[in-house]
Amino acid sequence: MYGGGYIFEETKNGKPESEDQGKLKNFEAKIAAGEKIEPSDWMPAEYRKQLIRMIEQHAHSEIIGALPEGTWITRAPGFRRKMALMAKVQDEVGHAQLLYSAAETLGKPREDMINDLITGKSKYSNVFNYPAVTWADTAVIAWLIDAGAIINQVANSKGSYGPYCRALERICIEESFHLKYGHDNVVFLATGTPKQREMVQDALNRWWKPIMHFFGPSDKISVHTETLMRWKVKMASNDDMRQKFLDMYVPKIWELKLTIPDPNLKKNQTSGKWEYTEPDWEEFKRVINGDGPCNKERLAVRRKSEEKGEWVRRALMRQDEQYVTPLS
Ligand code: BYC
Repeated sequence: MYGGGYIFEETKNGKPESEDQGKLKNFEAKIAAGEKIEPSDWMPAEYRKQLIRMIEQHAHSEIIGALPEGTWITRAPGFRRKMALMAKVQDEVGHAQLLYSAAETLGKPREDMINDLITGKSKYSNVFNYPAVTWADTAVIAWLIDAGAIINQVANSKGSYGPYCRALERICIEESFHLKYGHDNVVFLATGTPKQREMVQDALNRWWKPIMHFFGPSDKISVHTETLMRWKVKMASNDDMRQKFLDMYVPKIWELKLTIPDPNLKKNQTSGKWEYTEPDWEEFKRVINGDGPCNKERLAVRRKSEEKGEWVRRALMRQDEQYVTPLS
């Protein structure tokens, strides 16, 4: 594979030049030895490009991911739940900041990343293009989507790029609180009145498909897994992560006597693997490419907040003295 497109690195004037095979060998030896690659280390251009793509998408997912639950802050049932949800949403935005910083170490300015998000050039997680219809949706998101995220992030925090791994470690600690908060909310509803049980079952029915998509396309059709796993950016394949999620969470869902909307879901006792209805990858592609139920709404919110926050950024950057004079 290295004989192909990966042996070139872009120089400052954008022209590719042959990468030093010795550097490539050292780089791969470091990764094989489990050492971290740091921003000032030499790295192949393709490694840099893949990391920027993945970390940037992850950062966008956190910041857009704050929106479906964020819309419930004003309607949360009770003051304690409202405070907890506000803290969670703030955490998610904080995760985006950590991840944008990690991606910046690879050379892409934050302004460019935000611009690529609001113009629809960059992707973010499929799940956040679906609406949180009731309070129970926020419970399912906080429990099961955070659970899926933790499975992915705990694995990848053992990966090769130092700044991403350190950001993931910190994020996972906070996500573990989110998961407990989400589980508490789901248990409360599932053991509550018939109406509350119905609400949480409906929410689970709505979210199951996006959650199955969340781990990415099946290994048969995944585009980047092979490269990313070879360079220890991804530490498990999409299907393996999905299997781990099913292993850990299907029993917990069934324990609450909730139904999973997939008649084919069962564990094959011989292979030890979960069998399930193959997710609709055409729908997945549509949603991640801009045609989901809430894509337009989500990006419109980000665009508006970008416009409204412009004066703050200008003031902080001290580019316009009229904003900073009173504080100086
Ligand atoms: N959604 O070759 P593949 C959170 C794209 S937020 C959208 O398998 P890869 C939270 C993929 O980008 C945490 N797009 O890709 C926040 C690629 O497209 P491009 C979110 C997806 O990278 C708030 C194409 O499909 N977690 O926890 O090897 C509230 C082919 O896929 C998705 C992360 O972002 C998707 N689900 O593997 C609550 C984790 N899946 O770029 C909770 C970081 C695939 O070629 N990301 N695509 O145009 C990853 O671990 C990996 O990127 C993935 C995909 C496993 C997601």
